[in-house]
Amino acid sequence: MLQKLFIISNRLPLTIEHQNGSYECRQSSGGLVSAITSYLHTSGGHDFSETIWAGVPGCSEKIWQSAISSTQQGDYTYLPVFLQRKDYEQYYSGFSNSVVWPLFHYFPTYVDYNAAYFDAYIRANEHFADVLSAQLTANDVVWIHDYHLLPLAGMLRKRIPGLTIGFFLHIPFPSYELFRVMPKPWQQAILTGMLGADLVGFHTVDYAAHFLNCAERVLKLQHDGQMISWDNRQVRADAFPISIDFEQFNNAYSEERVAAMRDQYLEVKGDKKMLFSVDRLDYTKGLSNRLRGYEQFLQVNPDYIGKVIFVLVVVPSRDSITKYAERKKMIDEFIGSFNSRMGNISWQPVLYKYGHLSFEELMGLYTACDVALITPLRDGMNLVSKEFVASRKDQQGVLILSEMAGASKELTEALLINPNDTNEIADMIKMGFEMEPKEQQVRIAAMQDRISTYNVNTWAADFFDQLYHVKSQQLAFEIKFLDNASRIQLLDAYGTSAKRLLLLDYDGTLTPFAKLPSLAVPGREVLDALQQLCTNPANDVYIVSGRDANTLEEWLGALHVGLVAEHGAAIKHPDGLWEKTIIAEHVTWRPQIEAIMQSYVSKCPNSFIEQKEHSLAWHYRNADKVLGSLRARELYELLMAQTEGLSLNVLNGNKVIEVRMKGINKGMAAERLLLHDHYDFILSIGDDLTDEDMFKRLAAVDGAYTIKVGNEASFAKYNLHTPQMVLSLLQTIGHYATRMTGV
Ligand code: GDG
Repeated sequence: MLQKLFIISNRLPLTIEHQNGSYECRQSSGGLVSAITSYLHTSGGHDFSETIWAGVPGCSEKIWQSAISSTQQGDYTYLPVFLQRKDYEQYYSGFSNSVVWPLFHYFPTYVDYNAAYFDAYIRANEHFADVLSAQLTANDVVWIHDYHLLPLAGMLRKRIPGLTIGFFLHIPFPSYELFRVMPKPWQQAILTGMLGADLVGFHTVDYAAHFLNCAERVLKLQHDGQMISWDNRQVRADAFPISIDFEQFNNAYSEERVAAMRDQYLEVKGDKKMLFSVDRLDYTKGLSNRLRGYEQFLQVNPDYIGKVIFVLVVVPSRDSITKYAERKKMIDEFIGSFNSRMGNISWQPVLYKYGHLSFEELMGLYTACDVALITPLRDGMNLVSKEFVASRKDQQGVLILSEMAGASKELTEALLINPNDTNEIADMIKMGFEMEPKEQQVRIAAMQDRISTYNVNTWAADFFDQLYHVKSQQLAFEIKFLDNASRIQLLDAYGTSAKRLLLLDYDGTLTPFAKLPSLAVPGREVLDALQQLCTNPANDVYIVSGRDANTLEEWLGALHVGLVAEHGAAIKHPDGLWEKTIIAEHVTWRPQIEAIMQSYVSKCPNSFIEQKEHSLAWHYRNADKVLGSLRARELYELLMAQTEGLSLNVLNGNKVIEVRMKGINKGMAAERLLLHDHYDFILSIGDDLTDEDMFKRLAAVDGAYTIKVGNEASFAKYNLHTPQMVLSLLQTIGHYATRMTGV
């Protein structure tokens, strides 16, 4: 079946211009366009029958009709999404740029909490979803871009559940403490919207971690570091640091027009040192801090007065938004006063341009300057820094970069600064001007190596690879609830079988979890259901638990059931005695592991250690949710490292971390029990990660029914939501057998 690719961004990558009485349309260049185009020309990209780019065209429907002769141009078919002017204003300048942008860049006081903005934002995204779903089929692949379209994936998922959807955020994702300042319905709409995607991409692992943490806190979801279970799907959040077309910038160095521009700037520069910066006019870019750092540099190093110029280019952006217009005024005034204060008749410390540069001008400045000074207060990635590095074919020049830019995680050979530290900026400017050519070369070469390896093509290909991988994982782990049809099938198989094996986990499966393990005593209904099943001679019923033998004996010993204690360390058949399945083990490991666990009991209030004959378990069910998960991750890593090379297993269970001898698990226990008789019906139910061993072992057994309790993906064939539903199934089976077969 033909598969189409849909790229969705707020604006279409087209510029429509009025020229000589008619409208002309040309494709805009930019990082995203070159990434997608280059991907389409690789083997993976070839597979699409068509690539459709959807977005707002930036003109009226009427102008669109006259400017566009065909929506198919080059590699793309353009799908315009028209929004009413007022809606667009409130969606774009309003919610996107006066709520999400400032908040996600850690400027909470700039946020305009206007409910009408949020409503328009949702309406605009719904409109995108309507326009798109008229064209989409479940087989298609969708890649949504950026903060204007945070809820869109969820909206598309509702309309077409089977879609493959990727989402990429180009700006930072803030920490929970910032995110939570928004009204709750906004938080929920954003998170559930993003979780509509199969893969959610960010520039850095920190942003991905913030997103997962917010989903955990706001939506009460659990994640395992990268995967999160939502709406019966596994969603992955991961880092894909966007990059640039390295070759384009590197090769441009030698282009004639670029060289001519460079010569022109070098002439202006003369024997002075040159600082350069370029960014959109935006309060996140740290322009004032940069100028203050420069001023400090001149004050502390008066020898440089008259011997340095700072070419500062500011590109107009979002000037209809008050905060941006105010900023423009402030920067103009600041530079005016700066030049008059610090400069003199023959020298201006700042050469300021407010406007757009051609590619050749940009390249000319990148390659003529001594130091590029890039000081954002927050920046998702910052491509300017990567472009500067790539453009220096001469491997000269120094990059000063804010550690608040995503790019600082990769460009570690830059002189990294805190943009709020004026002294540090001043010191680094001096260090940059005085750096030996050899050191400049070593630093630039190392950064070039990294950018050329993970370039914009690799970025897109990496994203698509992950997206397909997640999708195939989802299919493999698809959660299948035991619906009526499967239930009837299971009952039929049960009814027509001669000898049956039932393997039932205890905690979280037959009974809900209690605050303390000792309180999870089986209720009357559970005991009755088990009694009914185990008195049937065709049934061998085993309780397969992580609990110790004494507890199982005390609670269930009166029934004619088999008991498997401590994940299989000891087994008792219905008419038999307890048998140990392993020879007396070394116990030398216990004190050391217990001491480690004890230190985590101190670090995590309300967690505790359970002593079992063959294992030690640290429980954190009653601890603070966030602290408990954090400590559990730490403890797990620590125990894994401590037990390396020993015959011990570390199990990451349901709110419990357990250490026990290797070779004991529920899968092995199931294997032993299967040998006990010839079974033509097997039912295994469990809720925990430790039950997965049992499910995996039974996956290969014909006619085995495996059921995971809970909503998470599993190796089991089916899922049931709660222990209550398990009980109801067991009761039905018991009655069904009695009714149908009399046994
Ligand atoms: C957002 C995120 C993230 C700028 N002025 C001129 C010009 N530019 C080009 C640069 C660069 C791009 O614009 C700016 O990209 P940045 O990454 O630096 O910043 P944002 O515009 O804020 O981009 C950012 C990015 O998305 C990608 O995910 O890195 O963090 O905020 O390519 O070269 N180009 C020309 N003349 C100019 O005057 N020719």
